[in-house]
Formats: sequence, structure tokens, C-alpha cells
Amino acid sequence: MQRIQVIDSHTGGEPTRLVIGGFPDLGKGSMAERRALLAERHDQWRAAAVLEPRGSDVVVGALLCEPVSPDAAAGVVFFNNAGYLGMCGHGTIGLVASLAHMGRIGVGEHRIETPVGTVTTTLHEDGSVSVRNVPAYRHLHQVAVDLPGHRTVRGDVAYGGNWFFLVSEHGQRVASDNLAALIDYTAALRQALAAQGITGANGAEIDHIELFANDDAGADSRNFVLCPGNAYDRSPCGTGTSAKIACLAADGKLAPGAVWKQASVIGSVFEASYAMDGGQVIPTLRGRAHISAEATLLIEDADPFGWGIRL
Ligand code: PYC
Repeated sequence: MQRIQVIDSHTGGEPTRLVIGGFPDLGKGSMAERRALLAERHDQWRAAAVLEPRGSDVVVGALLCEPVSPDAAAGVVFFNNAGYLGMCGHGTIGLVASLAHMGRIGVGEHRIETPVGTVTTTLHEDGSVSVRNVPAYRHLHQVAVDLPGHRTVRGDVAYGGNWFFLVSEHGQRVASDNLAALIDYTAALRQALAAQGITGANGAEIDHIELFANDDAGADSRNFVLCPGNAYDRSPCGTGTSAKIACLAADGKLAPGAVWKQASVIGSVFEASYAMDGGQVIPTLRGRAHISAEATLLIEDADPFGWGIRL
């Protein structure tokens, strides 16, 4: 029998499964090196932790690691049903809430190492968490994509810790009673981007699609975000909100320090702002996570689906 110790939380409805024990030792390299090792040699552990029958398409996994720098509180490698992520905003908020739940950190600032760089988090007195993210930027402005069965769609390609295609003029209803149509539309859009060779910098795959509506009574915008494995983000997506902030900054529509309230398709909200540092946009997101389980996952030797259902 194999055992994996986890703490589950959700951030604005989006789950994070923090693995605190049981995964193979990945050594002492950078988080990017440990992510590569996990992907190349031990991917079955990712599958066991987040795929059915123990997980589901929506669960984002976060492997808690010893940081390289003694200044950091922790290192983390994020993964999901489709593979591995660079950064994860909601997951970092969940990680900080879980570290506080474990008694490992208190109110104040904590540096977290991720595969795409170190982020600075703040656990606030009220339990909310701010994440000062890696630099975000817009790579391409209003690129035209031919979407079979639809008119040409125009959107921005931007980076916020992962790669996003951001669309405001899409003709879709961004609402929680329209999820099946939104998933179909954004999945087709992602396929069209790949087919038409539209990528992030250095040919990076655009694996997240973000649609916006600007009719939200409680926020500046409401989004729908398709994640790499066809699940949609229940939270406003921290890296997606960072990509949005980079586009707003590039368009001169949001000043440094001004707060942008980004709602998700289910109504949870992140507050975001940015600072300029050496000509780069550095977004900060603020949200709240809640702990939902402390558990040990069991993998029986005789279980044919013990290492996850891979379709
Ligand atoms: O919050 O950055 C995020 C995120 C990425 C994928 C799911 N959530």
C-alpha cells in the first residue's frame, strides 16, 4: 500500500490538493528541475493524486517542497489532470492557507519558490492572502483567429505565470448556467490557436483561454477561464488575472496601484493591482482560501485504477 498525505483547500471555489508527504524525493534542485523530474520519472504520482477515482478534472495539485533559498518559506510544483503548471495563483493562496493551518507560518510575508520564479505572499490578519506574482506581459495584441462555425475572433496573448488567450468580443454569455457552451467554445478556440500556429513567446503553447464580460455588478469584470485539461477555473484564476492586468496596463486602462476586481464565472472575486519594476508589470492578487480536508490517499497494490484513470 502507498500513502500520500494531503491537505485540501479551495480558493474561491477552485480546489488545491497540497501534497505534504508520500511523493518520491525530487532532490534539491530548482522547482523547475524538480517539476521536470516529477514529469519525466514519477508522473504516476501526479496521476494518483489528482485523477479519478481520488481526484477529478478540476483538482489542482501542489507538491510542497523544501525551498532552495533559506529565505523562502516553501517551494511548490503545481500540476493538474493534464500535466504541469508554471505558476498558479489560486493554488498559491491555498498553499499559504494550508501552511498557516499546519502552523508552519503566521501572519506576514512569505516567499514561495515556483518553477517560473519566486513569488512573495502575504498572509493578512483577516485570513486573506496576497500574492506578488512573477512579471506579467502582453506578447501579442488583438490577434485574429479563424474559428470554424464562428466569425473571426480577436484576442490578446499574454503571460501571467501561464500563457493565456484573452478575448472580450466573443458573443458568448459568461454565466454559470452556460458552462457547457463556454467549454465547447473555448476548447475550439484553443484548438484553432494551435492549428494556426499562434503561440506564446518562444513557441510556448497557449493552454488557457479567458473570456470576459463587463456587466458584473460587484466587480470590474467577470471571466470564464478554460484550464489545460478542459476543466474551467471556479476562481477568477490568479495567473489569468495577472495576464489581464498586463493587458490593461499595456492599453493604459489601469494605473499602477489601482485595484481591479476580477470575478469568476461562479461569482468569487480576486482583487488585483500592479506595480512597475524595471519596466516590468508586477501583479499582486488578493483572495481567500478555506481548508476542506486533511487526508491520507491510499493506493492499494491490487487496485487496477490505483494510479488514476487515464483516458
Ligand atoms: O489561479 O493561476 C491560477 C490557476 C491556474 C489554473 C487554475 N488556476
